[in-house]
Amino acid sequence: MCKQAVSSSSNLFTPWPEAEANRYRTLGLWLNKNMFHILSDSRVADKLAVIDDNKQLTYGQLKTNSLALAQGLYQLGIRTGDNVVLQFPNRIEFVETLFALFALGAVPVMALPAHREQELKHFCTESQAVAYICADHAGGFDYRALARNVCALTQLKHVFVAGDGQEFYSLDDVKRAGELGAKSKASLPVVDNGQSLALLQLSGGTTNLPKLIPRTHDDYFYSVRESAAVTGLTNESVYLCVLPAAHNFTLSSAGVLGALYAGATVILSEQVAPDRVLPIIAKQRVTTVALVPPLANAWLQFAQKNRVDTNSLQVVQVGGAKLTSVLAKQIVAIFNCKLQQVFGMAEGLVNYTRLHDGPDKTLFTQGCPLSSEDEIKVVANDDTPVVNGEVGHLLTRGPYTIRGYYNASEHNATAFTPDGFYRTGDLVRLTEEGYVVVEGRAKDQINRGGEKISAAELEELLVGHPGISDAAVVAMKDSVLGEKTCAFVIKNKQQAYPQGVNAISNQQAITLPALRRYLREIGVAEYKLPDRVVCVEVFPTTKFGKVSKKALRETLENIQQLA
Ligand code: J2J
Repeated sequence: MCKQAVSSSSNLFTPWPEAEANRYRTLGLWLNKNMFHILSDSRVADKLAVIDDNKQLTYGQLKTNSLALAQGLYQLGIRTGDNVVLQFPNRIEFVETLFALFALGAVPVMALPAHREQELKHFCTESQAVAYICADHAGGFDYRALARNVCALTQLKHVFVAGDGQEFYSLDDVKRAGELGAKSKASLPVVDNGQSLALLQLSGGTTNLPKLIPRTHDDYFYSVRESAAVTGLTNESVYLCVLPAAHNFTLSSAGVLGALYAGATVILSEQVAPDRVLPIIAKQRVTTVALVPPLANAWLQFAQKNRVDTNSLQVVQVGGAKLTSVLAKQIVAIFNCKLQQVFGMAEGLVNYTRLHDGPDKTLFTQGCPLSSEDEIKVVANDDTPVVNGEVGHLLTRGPYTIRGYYNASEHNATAFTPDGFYRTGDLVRLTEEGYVVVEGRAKDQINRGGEKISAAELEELLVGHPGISDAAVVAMKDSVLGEKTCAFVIKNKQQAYPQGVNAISNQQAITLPALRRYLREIGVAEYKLPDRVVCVEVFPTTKFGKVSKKALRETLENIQQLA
């Protein structure tokens, strides 16, 4: 029996209720098609599909390579329903492998390049992944060393490496073996099973360990097709991907997949700095790009001081974190393009301002839902609807919003309402025209310039340090990133521990550099490291005896004002 069938029966994945699923099919939203069709449906074979810092592929080549890779992976034992952790910088191999896995019906777990041992170990264990596929090295980091550690700690059976594989399989060899195999045997059929999992996205998380988000071919493909239309992508567009391609925003809103669906050319850049990227815009005549607010700001600063040709830009999407109206106005003025605000989540719902919207919407709102079938509710703490226009918790359900996290039935009981609405944790209000304005957050998370950090996850990691007995993590305001991370810690006075490089002796203060070094060494992604540490004797508590994060945030503001 294939794993997919096991999944639903063993509660790994919560399907949509049958009546809803049938409706989405009848309405033509769900097509029962594998996402591999993005490459095979009426594409011009010799049109350029992807360009990275070193090479380029036409649609025809991308399709051929992906199928050869699928065949090679199949020969080595990767099967439909197998979970495979994928971790790549923005390189062509990412796209080839993604489509190879789609073709096989295997399920990529979308790790980000910044993830390290802690995260990888969790993704592999949680998904019971059979394989890990990565680049040899990127950005000065050797992913094979990471693979070695993860293999030692998990049930992984295979590692495939793009580039120099060392003791691991090289993806090039797998592809070559696949090409030969396809010649001697019939090539693999791409199976359409829309309800099966296409990929596992990662949640920003509010829990100790990030949850996996099961997205099906039906639901993800729908959101990609619809997003491509709302973003105005056509076969004349050139889409630049500078944020990590695996992130839901740059993958699907409309992202790399939306651009390929539209027959556009995708430019994958490993660089994000404006002096490196803005010349690419001029050279490749980029029409569309997706940014987070701090990156948009950095590009603007650069463009104001240097002569750069950004004439080709038609649409700049900004999402992932709240965009101020000041920055929004500057983007439109300086890049002389349309601004599209995108408020989305890897769990599903994506809101867009539309390209024809006036400044009242594009500058001051985060858009309205992608689909007319998206249901959104703004509710008070007791789940009753707020008065129109008031701020409340955003709940949503619809044709591409999950009904449950992967293998998380306990968490699902609180993360979703009994009637299937996802509790986004965002505090929003609706304008009279039904556009969403993000006003804050109820979830215990830090949004560090679009990168999400679960407070509970970081607290758990901090408490793992022998010098710390308790930790509470809060967001602090930052003029560039919007938010940064502050860790309040209580020193461990009782426990003696060995004096290693990073051990903090009982006499020493717990310093930020020492703590960051410790977290790096245990393999935590760089963006999760705290930006500030404050040692306290006790934490303030609420009247229910819980740590009062509100009081901690106020303490922090007082410290910042005094500084
Ligand atoms: C304020 N907060 C925002 C925005 C996301 C498209 C775009 C973004 C994501 C994403 C995505 C925001 N203003 N414009 O998946 O497909 C915060 C909210 C939200 C959380 C989701 C996509 N856009 N946010 O950022 O899963 O708090 O997805 O619930 O990483 O980011 O984070 P994530």
